Amino acid sequence: MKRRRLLRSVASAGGVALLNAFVPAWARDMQVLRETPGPAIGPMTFDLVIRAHRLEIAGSTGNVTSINNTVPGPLLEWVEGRDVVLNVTNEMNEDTSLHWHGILLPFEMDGVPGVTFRGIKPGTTFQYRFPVKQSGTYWYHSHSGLQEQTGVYGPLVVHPREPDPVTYDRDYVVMLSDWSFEDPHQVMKNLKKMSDYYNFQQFSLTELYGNDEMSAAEALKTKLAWDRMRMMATDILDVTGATYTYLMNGLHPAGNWTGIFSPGERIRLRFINGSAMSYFNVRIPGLRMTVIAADGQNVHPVETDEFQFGVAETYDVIVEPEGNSTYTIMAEAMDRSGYAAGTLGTQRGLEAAIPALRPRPILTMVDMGMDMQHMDMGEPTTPKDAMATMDHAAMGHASKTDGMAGRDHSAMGHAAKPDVMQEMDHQAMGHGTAPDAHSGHAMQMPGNVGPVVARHGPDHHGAGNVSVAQLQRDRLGERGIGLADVPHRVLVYTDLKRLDKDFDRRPPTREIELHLTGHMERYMWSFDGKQFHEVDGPIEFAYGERLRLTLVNDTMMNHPIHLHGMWMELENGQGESIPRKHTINIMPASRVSALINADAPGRWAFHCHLLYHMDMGMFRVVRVS
Ligand SMILES: [Cu+2]
Repeated sequence: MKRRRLLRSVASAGGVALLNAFVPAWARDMQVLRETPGPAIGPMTFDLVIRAHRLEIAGSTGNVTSINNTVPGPLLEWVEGRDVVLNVTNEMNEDTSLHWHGILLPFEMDGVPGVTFRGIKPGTTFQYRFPVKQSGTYWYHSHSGLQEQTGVYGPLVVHPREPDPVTYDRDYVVMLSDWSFEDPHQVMKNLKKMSDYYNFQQFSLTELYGNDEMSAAEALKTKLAWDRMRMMATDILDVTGATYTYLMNGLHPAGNWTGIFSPGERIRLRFINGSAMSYFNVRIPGLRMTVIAADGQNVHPVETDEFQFGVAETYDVIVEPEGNSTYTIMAEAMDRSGYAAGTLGTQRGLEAAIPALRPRPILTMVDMGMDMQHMDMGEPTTPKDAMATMDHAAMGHASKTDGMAGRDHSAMGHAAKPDVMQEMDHQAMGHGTAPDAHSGHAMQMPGNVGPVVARHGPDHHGAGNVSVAQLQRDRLGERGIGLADVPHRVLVYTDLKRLDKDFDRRPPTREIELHLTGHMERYMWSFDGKQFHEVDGPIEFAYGERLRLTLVNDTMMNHPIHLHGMWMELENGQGESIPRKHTINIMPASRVSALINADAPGRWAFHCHLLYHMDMGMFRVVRVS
C-alpha cells in the first residue's frame, strides 16, 4: 500500500491540523443511522449554533465558521412526514442564515436573507419549523455573503416513510468541499482584478502543436479566437487547487476519511457536492457504482464507473466491494488541479493507491459555441468567410462594449495584419473546399457532441455579456468536460430516469427563456446580461401553472443552476420518467429546458450555485403568486 502523498498546495501540515480540529469523531464516521420506526411524538428538534473562529496553528491562520463547532456541520437526519424544528443561534458579529438545499417548504422557512426572511442577527436565535414532505440526500448551507466558503454547510439525510426501493447494509455520507486559507473576500478581489488569477495553467501554442489531431494553424487560429474572447482554453474553474484544499467529509486526503465495511456488504454512498466553486469527477477504481438517486430523488438504477457533478448536486450510489479489498474514493477537481480522497476498507488505517491526476482538459470550439457550420457542411468557403464566421461568433458584440477596445487591440495585434490572417486561413481552412471537409476540425468536436438545436438571436444582452455562444447544443447526453475520452462508463444526464410514476402530464402553458451571461474579464455574472442589482423585479410564475424554463448558456463555463422551493423536471428525453432536480448543470453553449409546477407560493431564490458567480449577480428572485 502506498502512502498518500500530500497535495502541493498552500495547505501546510499545520493547516491540515487546523481543519482537523473542526472534524469531530462523528464526522470522521459520517455513517447514517438506521431510522427506528416508532410513534412520532412531537417534532424532531435540532439546536444549531454558528460561530466564527480564528485559529493559528503551526504558522497557518484561517477564519473558520462552524456549526456546533464542526466543519462540515452536523449530519442532520430527518424523517419524512414529521415536522422538524431547527433553532439556529448566531454567535457571530455579523448576520447569518441557513438554507435547506433542495427541501420543499413554506418560503418563510427557506433561509435566504432579503428574499424569504431578514436573516439571523448577531446574538439571536431564529426558529425554523416545517413539515418534511420528501426523502433523500440533501444538504444545508449559509446563504449570507460568502460564509459558506468558510465552513457553514453540512449534510442532510431524510429517511423515507415508505420502505426504500434499494436495499443496502451500510450507509455513508460523502460530502465534498473546497477550503481556502485565503479570506473569501480576498479571493473575490483577486478574481475581479484578474479573472484568471488562479489559473496558472496557461494555454500555449506549443502545447497544441504536440497534438497530432490539431495542425499548427488550427492551434493558432483557436488561440487567437480565445484571446479575442478573453477566455482561456484552460478556464475550467475560476478558483483552483492553487488556493483550494479539497475535503472529503471535512478531511484532507492525508486525513483519509474511511468508510468501513465487512466483506460481502452492499454500501450506499451519498455523494454531496458541498463546495463553493468546485466540480468533481468521482470514481472508485476497481468498483462499479450503481447510481440510485440524483438530487435526493430515486432514479432507475444505472451503472457507471465515474460521474462528474456540479456544485450543490447530489448522487447516491450503491457499491459492492469484494472480499477484503481496499478502495480509494477519488474525487478529482474538474480542472485536475487537486483532489479529495478517502478509503473504503475493512478497517481503519488501510489505504489503496491514489490514481494520478489526469491531464487537464482544454475547452473546445463546441464549448465556445463557435459557428463552424458551413465548414461542417463542406460548402464552398473562402478563408475570409471562415474568419468572418469565427469573428462573429467569437467577438459578437464585444467590439461595441465598454472600454475593452485597448485589450482587443493588443489581443489581436498581429491578427490585424491581413497577410498573416490570409496565410493562417489558408493553412487552416484550405481543406474547406475539398470533399473531406470535416476531417480538419474533427478534433474540435470530441466524441458524441450533442446536436445544434438553436442559434443565438440578435439580442446579445448588452455590456454585461461578452462572447455570446452562437450555437446552442443539446449536450445532456454528453460527458462532462474532460471525460469524453476516458476508457470507461461515465454518467450523463440522459441516463437519469425517475423511479416513481408521479409525472404530471399537463403540458406547459408558458415558456420562459433565460440566458446565462457573463463578462469574464470584469468577473460580472448575470442572467440576460443583467446583474441582480440591475433587475427591476422578480421573475413571475403564476401559482398553479406548469411552465417550461429554458436555460441557454451563452458563456464558456459550466453553471450549476439552482431553483429554491420547487423541482425542475429536466427534459432529458425520458418522456414520463424525466428526473426531478434542484440543481441543473448547464454546459457551455448549451440549451436546456425543465418543466416546473409553480405550486409553492412566495418568493424564491434562483441562482448559479458557484458562490462567487451568485455573489457577482447571477441571481434572480422568482415570485409565485
Ligand atoms: Cu455561474
